[in-house]
This record gives sequence, C-alpha cells and structure tokens, in this order.
Amino acid sequence: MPIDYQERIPNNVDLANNRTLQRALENWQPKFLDWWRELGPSDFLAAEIYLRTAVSVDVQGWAHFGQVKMPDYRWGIFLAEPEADRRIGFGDEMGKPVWQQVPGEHRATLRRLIVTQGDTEPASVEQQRLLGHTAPSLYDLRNLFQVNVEEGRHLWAMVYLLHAHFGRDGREEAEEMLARHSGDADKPRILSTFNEPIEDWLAFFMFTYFTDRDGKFQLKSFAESGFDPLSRTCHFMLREEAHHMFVGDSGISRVVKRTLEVMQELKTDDPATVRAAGAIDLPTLQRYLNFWASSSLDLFGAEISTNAAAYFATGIKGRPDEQKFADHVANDATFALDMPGGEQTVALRNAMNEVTRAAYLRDCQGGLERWNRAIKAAGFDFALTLPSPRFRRTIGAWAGQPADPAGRILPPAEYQARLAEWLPTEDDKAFIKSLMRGVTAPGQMAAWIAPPTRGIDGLPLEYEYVRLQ
Ligand code: BYC
Repeated sequence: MPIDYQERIPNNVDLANNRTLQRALENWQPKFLDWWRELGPSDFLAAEIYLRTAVSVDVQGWAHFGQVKMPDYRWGIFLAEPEADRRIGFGDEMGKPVWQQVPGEHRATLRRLIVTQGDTEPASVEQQRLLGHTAPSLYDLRNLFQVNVEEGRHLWAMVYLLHAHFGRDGREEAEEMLARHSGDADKPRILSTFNEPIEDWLAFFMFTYFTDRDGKFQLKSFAESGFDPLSRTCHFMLREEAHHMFVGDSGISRVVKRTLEVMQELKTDDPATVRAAGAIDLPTLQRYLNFWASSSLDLFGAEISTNAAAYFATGIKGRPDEQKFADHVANDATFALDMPGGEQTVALRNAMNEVTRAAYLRDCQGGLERWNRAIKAAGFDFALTLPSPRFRRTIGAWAGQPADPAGRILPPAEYQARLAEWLPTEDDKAFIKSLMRGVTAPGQMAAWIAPPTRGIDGLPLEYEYVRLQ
C-alpha cells in the first residue's frame, strides 16, 4: 500500500510527487525519532498531550488542537504561500526576481546559515529535556511540550531545505544536526547559548523570553531573504515562534505576580523572607535575567561583521522588517557603534548585526516595562533592568571586557569579585531548584508562580492538558 505522505508528514511542498525528497526524508525520519527518544523530553512518551499541530498553512489548519502522544506528533513541512513576482528587497541585487533554486555562488553561505539556524532547534529540545519532571502545573507541562514539538518541526523545516536544495551535502548536514549535542564536549551545538544547561523553570522562562526572541529576529531577517523557499519557511515558523515567547513572557509575569503577592502579604522586600515564604525574590530574578539576556545578545554576532555585510549585499539575509527602512541599499550609509575604544563610525552594511541587536533590545524592553509597572503598583521600589550589551559578552568587540550590567568598565579584579552580584550563584540555583517540584493534579499550581489568566484554546485552567499514563 502506498504511504499517505499528506497524513504522515503534513506538507504543502508536494511531497507525494517528489521521490528524491521522499527518499531523503524516509532515511532521516527514523534517525530523528531515535534522537527524540534518546535526547528529547525525558519520559512522557506515553502521555497524551493537548497539542497544536500545523496541518496546513491557512487559518483553519495551522493550529489544529487535539490529544497527541509526542512520538506520534505529525512534524510537517510548511512554507507560507508564495508571493507572486516577489523581488529581492535590499542590497546590490535589489529589484531582481527572488531565487527559487540556490544560486551556485551563494550555496556555501546559505548552507552554513541554514545549518546554524537548524542546529538551534534540536539544541533547545536537548537543553529542556528534564524540565517535564518539575513542571509547576499541567498547563505549563503542556506548554513545554508544545514548544519542544514545534522546535522539532522547525528542525524539519531546515532539514527540508537541506534535502530539497543541497543534494548530498544537505543530507549529510541533516545527519550532523542529530549528531551534535547541547553541551557535548566533543560535538557541541554551534552557537554559545545553546550549550548552556536549562535546569529549572525560571531559566526556561528566561530562555523562551530572551533566546526565542533572538529566534524571532533571525527568522525575520531570513524572511527577507532572496532565497524564496527560506523566506517562506521562516514566515511560517514565525507564527509558531510567537507562542514560545508568550510562554516566556507570561511565565515571568506570573512569577513576578506571585512574588509581589508574597511581598505585600508579608510587607517586606527582604529576599530571605520572600524565599522563606516559597517565592522567588526579585534580585534573584534579575540575576537570571542578566544571564540569559547577555548570553542571547551574543547570538547576534560581532558588532563589525563582514559576513553580515556580505549577506546584505548579496540579498541572502536582510534586516528584520526591511520594509520599515527608507534606504534598502545602504551603500553609503554609516552607523555609529559603541566600541571599547570609544564611538566608531563604520559602514552601515558592516553593522547589520548591531542594527538587529538594537531592534531586539527594544523588543525585550516591553516585558520589563510591564513587570516594573506591576512592582511599582504593588508599592515597591525596585526595577528590573536589561543588562548593557557591553556586559558579559563572549562574541564581538565587547568580549572579555570587564563591564558591569550598567555598562561601566571596572578594574578586572573588581569585575571578577562582583560577578556574584549580577549572575545566578550556586546558592540561587540551589534555592530555585528546591522550589522545583512537579505539580500534576489538574488545575493545581506550584506556590512560586501565579496561575495564568486563561487556559489554552478556550479551555478552562482545570482541564487535564497532559494525561499522564
Ligand atoms: N556563538 O561575523 P560574525 C532560534 C560565530 S535562535 C558561537 O559576527 P555573523 C531559537 C559566527 O558564526 C536564532 N559562535 O558572524 C531560539 C562566525 O563563525 P564563522 C538562530 C558565534 O555570521 C530558541 C564568527 O563567530 N538563528 O532560532 O555575522 C529556541 C564570526 O562572527 C556566535 C541564527 O543564528 C555565538 N553566539 O553572525 C530554538 C541565524 N556568534 O562563520 C531556536 C543564522 C557568532 O566565522 N546565523 N559566532 O565560522 C546567523 O545569521 C549568523 O551566523 C549569526 C552570526 C547572526 C549567528
């Protein structure tokens, strides 16, 4: 009996009629499932989870909800609908028709970028694999798994591009994507943040707030690409990405809410008292925030990047929301960079990473403003702040510079001595860990986090979002 590809792998890339692609995917899929079983969410393979699956790209199909066991999840391949007569929107190739096939001269660059993007997706699943055991509620447990299966689908999206457009090299790269592992000493994931362990739910919420938001901005840049299949794939991924950032934003908001309730009840902002009452004190929250925000800032690359200039010039990777800029060629424009030796004016094309990093930082600020308003409204004098892009950088001009979170340069010894003020200490992590106990009764919530304002897909909070077996 012929395999029903539409049923097994929902897609809008005509998989049923593409034998080469079928063969490549049939070979890769069992390896993906082995990887999922070995390095995907630990346990819970038999649990029935209220998951969203994309079965088509239209309004009815992209968010299809139902009870699913994770290994049976239908990881599909979707490209946003094509835009008729689409043209390259920036750089030296501006105005020329977009490419449906990879131009030979851009093959190596596009492959590297697609591999770098793809590598982050399974990496994040690996980083989060143990969190299911300590979820603060079934609602949160379901959200974790939703994020995990969609990161799996985003890996599929990149593997599709590699299989469909890069021949044998692409197939090899797709295999390598399952061979590198987060934090592995010999074969680590490509980008720094994706090798950091995510050991508790506060780190998970920070990761989905700050690191998934890097995903948003990188995907927006690729959505501008002259390589149309990449652009269309990333357009569709962005829809799913919004939920991942919602998980981070609402997660941190709920932690802040619970902390403020405890602070008001006990009429104190003393961290030890707040902790003794089972809530997360705001200074600890700030230290977690500093860690994940600074790590995520590295993901935009170096301040001055000839790579980024070349991506822009050739039409491979644009700026997020390119249409918002007046000048899409950026040939003579300059950009004033904040550099360790003082301000430095460089060609705008060389500063494209910084343009994206700045847009990202503005976007990050939104949540902080809301949390700070809540803190103020509760009557406390404390404000969460974003660390300066100079702080704790390991990539680019600020790498290794002893700057504090406000961006002040300190004597190296003072910087080292004060790191514990700014980053989670072993004691902080042990305390957060002590709060992490899985809550599995429907509608129940751990005491360190407030309930969400609503359930999922119109269902009540008490709904059994994960049926544990
Ligand atoms: N760690 O010229 P530069 C997501 C490398 S998140 C390690 O500045 P460029 C998600 C760089 O690769 C979005 N290495 O680089 C979120 C280069 O190496 P090569 C992921 C780094 O190219 C949550 C060298 O340093 N997508 O989707 O201008 C859950 C020189 O640097 C790092 C992408 O990143 C680092 N942090 O910019 C799940 C998009 N930063 O080539 C998913 C694809 C830089 O000299 N990637 N390097 O060996 C890119 O567009 C670019 O590679 C980067 C770097 C923006 C990352």
